Amino acid sequence: MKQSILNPLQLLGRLDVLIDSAPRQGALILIRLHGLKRISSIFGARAVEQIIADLAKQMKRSLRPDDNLLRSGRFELVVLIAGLVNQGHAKLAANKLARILETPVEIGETVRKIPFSIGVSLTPDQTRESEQLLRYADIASIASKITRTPYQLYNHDDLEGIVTDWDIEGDLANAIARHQLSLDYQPKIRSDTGRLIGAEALMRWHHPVHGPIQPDRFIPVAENIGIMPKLTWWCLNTALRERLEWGEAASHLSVAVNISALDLTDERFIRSVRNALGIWDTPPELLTLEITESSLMKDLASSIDILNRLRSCGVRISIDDFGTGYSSLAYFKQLPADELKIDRSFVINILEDDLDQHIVSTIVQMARKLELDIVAEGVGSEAIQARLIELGCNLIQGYHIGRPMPQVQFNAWLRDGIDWQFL
Ligand code: G
Ligand code: G
Ligand code: MN
Repeated sequence: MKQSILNPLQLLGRLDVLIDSAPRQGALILIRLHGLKRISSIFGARAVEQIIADLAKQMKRSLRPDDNLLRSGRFELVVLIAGLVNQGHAKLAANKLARILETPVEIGETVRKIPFSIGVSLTPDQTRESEQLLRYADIASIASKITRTPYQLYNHDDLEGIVTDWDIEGDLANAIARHQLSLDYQPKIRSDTGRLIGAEALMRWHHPVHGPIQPDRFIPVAENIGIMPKLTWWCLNTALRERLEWGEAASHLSVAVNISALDLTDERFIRSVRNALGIWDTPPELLTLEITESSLMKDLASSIDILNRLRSCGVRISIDDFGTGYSSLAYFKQLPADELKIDRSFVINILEDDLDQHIVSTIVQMARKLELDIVAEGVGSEAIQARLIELGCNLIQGYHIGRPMPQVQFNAWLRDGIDWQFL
C-alpha cells in the first residue's frame, strides 16, 4: 500500500463525500491492527509496512471496485462503501475482511496472526454527520476488541457503556466523600439450628446520573485507578460501625467484608484491619474477610502469607466463589481459611444436576477433614436448602433466607427475625 496516511481532517472530508452519496446507504468499516508497534521495534518499520501492504492488497481484491480502502493511521485502515443495498451487505464486507486478517502472516522466521478489531457504522441509518460516523465506527471497534469478536456493528448501548466507564473512573474517587456508597447486608444462617450467625456486607454505589452501579462493574475500575485501599478501608469501617448498630441482642453476630485481590498484595492491609477492629472495639473473630478463590490464585504464595497473618490476629478467612478458581488438591490443605463458600453456580441446579451434587459433596468431605465451615451461597428455595443440608453444608446464604438489604431494612429484619432464632 503506497498510499499516504490520511490525516483526520482529510478522512472526515472523504466521509462527507460518502454521506452525500445518498440516496444509497453507505458504511464505514474501521480496521485496527494491534501489536504492530512491537513488531516494528523488533523487525523494523519496513517489515510492518510490508505486512500492511500485503493485507491491504488481499482486502482490496475481496472488495468491489467502487469500495474505497484507505489508510487512516499508522496501524489503521478504513473501507468506505458507498453503494450499500442493505445492512447485511456491510456485515458481509466486514466479515470478508476479518477472514483475510485472520490468516497468519510471515514475520521474521515465524508465521503469526496479527490481532485486529473492526467497527462498522452506517449512514444515513445511524448518522448523517462525518464526525459521528467516525466516532461510531471507533466505538464499535472498541466493542469488537472487548468482546473478542471479529467485527461489531455500532449500537447505542456500546456508546453508553463507554461513557459510563468514563464517568465511573472520574466519579469513583469522590464517591466516598459524596456519601454515594453504602453497604447492603445479606444474612448467613447455621443450617442445623436455623440460627443467624452474621451477614455479608455488599457494597452499593448510587451514581447521581447512572443510578445503581454494581460492584462487579466498579471494583475493577477502582483497582485500575489505584483507589482500592481507600474503598476497602471505607468498607471495613462502615461494616464494623454498622454492626454495632444491630443492637445488643445481635452482639454475637459476625460481619463479612469482601476484599479484593489487590488488598492481598498490600502489606499495609493487615495494619488497616487491626486498626479498624481497634476503632470499633470489635473482637477479631466477629470479622470475616471474604476473598475469591481466583484472586487468591493470582499470587498464591504471598496471599497465603498475608492470610495466615490475618488469621493469627484472630480474623476469620472465607474463600469465596469456591470451585471456580482452579483449586488443586496440592494446595487445598494449606489454604489459610476458616470457611469455604461453594460457588452459586454449583448450588442453583443442585436438585437436577447429579454432577453438581457430586462436586458439592466432594468439597464438603474435604472441607470437613480440614475442619472448615462450608457455606452454600445462592440458596434460592426450601428444597435446595434441604438438599444442601443433607450434603453437609453447615452454613446457608441466599435469597431464600434473605436478600442483601440496606442497613435500615436489615435492622428491621433482625427485629422481626423470630424465624432465625437469633435472640
Ligand atoms: O451483590 P452483588 O452484585 O453485589 O456482588 C457482586 C460481587 O461484588 C460479589 O462477588 C462480591 O464479592 C463483590 N463485592 C461486593 N461488595 C464488595 C466490596 O465491598 N469489596 C469487594 N472487593 N468486592 C465486593
Ligand atoms: O461473590 P459473592 O458471593 O460475594 O457474591 C454475592 C452476590 O450474590 C451478590 O451479588 C448477591 O446479591 C448475590 N446473591 C446472593 N444470594 C443470591 C441468590 O440466592 N440468588 C442469586 N441469583 N444471587 C444471589
Ligand atoms: Mn462474597
